[in-house]
Amino acid sequence: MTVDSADSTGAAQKAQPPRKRAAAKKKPELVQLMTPEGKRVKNAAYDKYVTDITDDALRDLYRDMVMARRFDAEAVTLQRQGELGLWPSLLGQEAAQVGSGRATRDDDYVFPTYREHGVAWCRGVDPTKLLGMFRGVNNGGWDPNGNNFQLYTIVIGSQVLHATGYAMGVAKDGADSAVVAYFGDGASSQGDVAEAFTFSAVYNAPVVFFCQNNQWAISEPTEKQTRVPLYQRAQGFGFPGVRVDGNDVLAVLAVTRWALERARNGEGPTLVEAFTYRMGAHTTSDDPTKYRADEERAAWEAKDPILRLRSYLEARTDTDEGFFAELDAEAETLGKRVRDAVRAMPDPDHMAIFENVYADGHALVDEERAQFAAYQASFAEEGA
Ligand SMILES: Cc1ncc(C[n+]2csc(CCOP(=O)(O)OP(=O)(O)O)c2C)c(N)n1
Ligand SMILES: [Mg+2]
Repeated sequence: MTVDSADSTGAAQKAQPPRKRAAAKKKPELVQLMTPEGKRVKNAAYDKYVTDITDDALRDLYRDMVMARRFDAEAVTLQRQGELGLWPSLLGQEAAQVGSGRATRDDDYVFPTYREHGVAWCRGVDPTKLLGMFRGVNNGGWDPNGNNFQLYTIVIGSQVLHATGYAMGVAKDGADSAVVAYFGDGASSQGDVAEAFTFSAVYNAPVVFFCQNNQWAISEPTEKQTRVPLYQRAQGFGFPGVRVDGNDVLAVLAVTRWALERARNGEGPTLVEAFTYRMGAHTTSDDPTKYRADEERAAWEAKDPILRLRSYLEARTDTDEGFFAELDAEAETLGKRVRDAVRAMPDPDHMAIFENVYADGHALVDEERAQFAAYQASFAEEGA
């Protein structure tokens, strides 16, 4: 054994503390087509995926992001006013969602978490329908097959398996459509996600795993989920992984188009890690000031996805003030439409909670239904 090879043995590496070993590694790559200041940067690998994006198309992407943010802000306010029980805000993640959502085709199928309001917008789901479950008046609110956009999933990571199974079916059908599975940095620790990676790789399933790394899983930072940048995990499963600037809508569009193209060409799954930030609270029940520093949020505010594209539009296109003013007015109209729609949602019949638990009924549910009916009837007797 030569001295050189002895130096490169695992034993020599193990002597280093883990932190030092990680620091010695190459800085993670980040695909970016537009800097936080709104300057377009060339990218030899991904520019070709956005050659059709004219100034008009950029304005459309900007509009999508503004509308998604306005809708989200209205939902937060409605929760504060007691009209919704809970709301998970997408604030800060507009570019990750709009860039990826606009990369999909109508015949693709999308499996969201509970925060994908911007993706829902791009898929054409009526935004008012997203609010019913959070008001407690239904268990979903839209027909998943209407826009090929599954119902929101709260059980962390489970939809990634559903997406993989669906994608395996797409492959068996010989269709050239693809599937996108959304999930978060925290979800990447779930067994379901690891299983989905394994199955999709082995079956060469046409699925794009779109991980929005918003740096937090409620109060847990990403460094408590992983020792390596999340996109690098894909390599161990046998498919490519890419980290994209999740606050750069153009880069997200390009990278997702590339990943979808791979899926359609029979090249199997891809992991896209959109590096972004949850600027708001985890949900309206959370108070992030308890676990993260204000400076962190401030640093990410400088990378705001909407301001970035606005800077570009103002400096490098003929977009005039009228465009922004009209868009603001349109966003206000959406806010009002959402507010009115939520207030007009009828409360469900209380007994409806027992429906659809089992397809053919169940003795225990029947018992609970009877108990609840008797409880309700007791109020009527008191009043009489
Ligand atoms: C299986 C499961 N475990 C725990 C929870 C509670 N929970 C809700 S959201 C969340 C954090 C998810 O973080 P991440 O995947 O990063 O998504 P983000 O909320 O940041 O978008 C947890 C642990 C859950 N809903 N499901
Ligand atoms: Mg997260």
